Amino acid sequence: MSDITIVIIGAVVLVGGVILYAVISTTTGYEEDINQNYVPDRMERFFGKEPKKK
Ligand SMILES: [Ca+2]
Repeated sequence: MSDITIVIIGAVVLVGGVILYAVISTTTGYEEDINQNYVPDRMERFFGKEPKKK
């Protein structure tokens, strides 16, 4: 396998893992998700988006 393939697979696994963690942690109630968009509110605040309750 070439180096670029390993880098691409690594990036996909990393992004997939973050999405998987976001959905699982919010559906199980492990992470706070007041606006119910399956993105942990902690993560939304990190990216500068203040989660608001509907
Ligand atoms: Ca949220």
